[in-house]
Amino acid sequence: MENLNELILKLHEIQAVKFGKFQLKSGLSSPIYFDLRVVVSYPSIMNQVSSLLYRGAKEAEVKFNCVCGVPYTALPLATVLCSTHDIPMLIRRKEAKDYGTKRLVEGVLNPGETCLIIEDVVTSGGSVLETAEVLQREGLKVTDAIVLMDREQGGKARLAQEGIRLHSLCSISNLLEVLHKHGRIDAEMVQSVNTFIRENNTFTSSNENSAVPAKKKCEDLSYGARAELPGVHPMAARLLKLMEKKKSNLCLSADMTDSKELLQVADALGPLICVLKTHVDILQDFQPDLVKALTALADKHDFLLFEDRKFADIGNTVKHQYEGGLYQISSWSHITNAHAVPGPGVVKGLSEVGRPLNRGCLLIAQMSSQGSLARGEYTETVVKMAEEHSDFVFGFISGSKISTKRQFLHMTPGVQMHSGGDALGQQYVSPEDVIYKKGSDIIIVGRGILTSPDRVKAAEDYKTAGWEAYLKRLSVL
Ligand code: 5BU
Repeated sequence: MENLNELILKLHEIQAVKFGKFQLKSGLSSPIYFDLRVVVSYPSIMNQVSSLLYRGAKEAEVKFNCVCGVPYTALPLATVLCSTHDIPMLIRRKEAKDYGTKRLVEGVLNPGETCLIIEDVVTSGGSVLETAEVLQREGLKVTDAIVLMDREQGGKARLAQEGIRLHSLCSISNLLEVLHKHGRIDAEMVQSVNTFIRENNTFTSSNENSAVPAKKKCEDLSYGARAELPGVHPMAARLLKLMEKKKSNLCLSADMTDSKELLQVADALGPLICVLKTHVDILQDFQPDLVKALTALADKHDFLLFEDRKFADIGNTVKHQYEGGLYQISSWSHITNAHAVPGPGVVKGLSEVGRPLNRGCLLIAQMSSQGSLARGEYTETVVKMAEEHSDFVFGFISGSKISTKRQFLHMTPGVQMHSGGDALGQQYVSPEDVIYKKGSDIIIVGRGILTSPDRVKAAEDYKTAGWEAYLKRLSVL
């Protein structure tokens, strides 16, 4: 692309790409830095980037109905592109505040349509994925993204894993070649950047092995086969085996406030589920005897108990909260979960209590609620924390598969047959999307079943939908 070389030189002139020593958000020191925000001050460059992005999408034969720029840098680029080529645009809001009251996407949303995502620079692919998830929640399809600069640090592979093709106008290698040829940087700098890029592949760091092609990475195994993998946590193995045996990847979120009703539901729906999730602190009549009865039902129907306690304090405090108090959670709940916000101490504290009892823990890597702050880099850090504590942590609460380590389990809340939400920010995705499209392992369903006039029938429907999505996933991979 002839204009591209010209553009690269201009980007260097306006310092949209700089060389030196730069401290990145991650703490790493990088020899190259992109700041494409400055482009807004150079209208001709902005027009040029936008027209190259449009041309790139056309040459790649991408089919799309509308365009959304990843906020903020790509937003003006998308605006120019859409305005020039008469394409409807969507704006994704990024403000953390007001998430509860404001729409996350502005513009006319037509579910079923395909939206092309535009981005300025891709490193891990995290920002593109975040935008894709928001659009997908609104019912749009996201099949392709186009980016001005691919830093070649794993973003393409990460996005491919989520079913999104990444097209780029320019790679780091292109850029270095052009700048070197025109005497803007010396050979030593080219080498230093190349080494940095090679050694900092984001996809390798949180995944199994970047030498394996993306298709192979996605290769799936049955729940039963995963139970036999080396290094699998005993709780994960137990759960995977019982899922296979009961043909169920359904976790019932038994959010009842009355103990008797909780036990009735556990008994009636027990044969259909793999896990019963509780919030024992919402019971108005909790008595220690309740957990004995629940344990007996878990044994009778072969399901695991999961107290959704969401521990989130320093190690010493969570240790007491897990072991003691009124609920003595560690004494009966096979599984519990924790936020990673306090840092690894929360896992260490829980682990001191839970490991001797052979319990397992899930880390909350993403939440189903609108405006959740658990996303992007935070989620990636949670994956690393889980990997570092895999003797106690055996998986995640997340919206999708976020680790390719098949020993880890992914459980997803916010599931109902139809998308939508509640008045307090809960957002729903279908069992098919969660298991088949998003690659998660277990659907967590509460009100989708509990508010139904026939809870058994509703649970059967969710069980079937979840299992069929799993079989479909296995058969196509
Ligand atoms: P629902 O009735 O299916 O909306 O219930 C969902 C349950 O999952 C409820 O117990 C929540 O506390 C729980 N949950 C969730 O909805 N979203 C999350 O991100 C996490 C837990 Br973590």
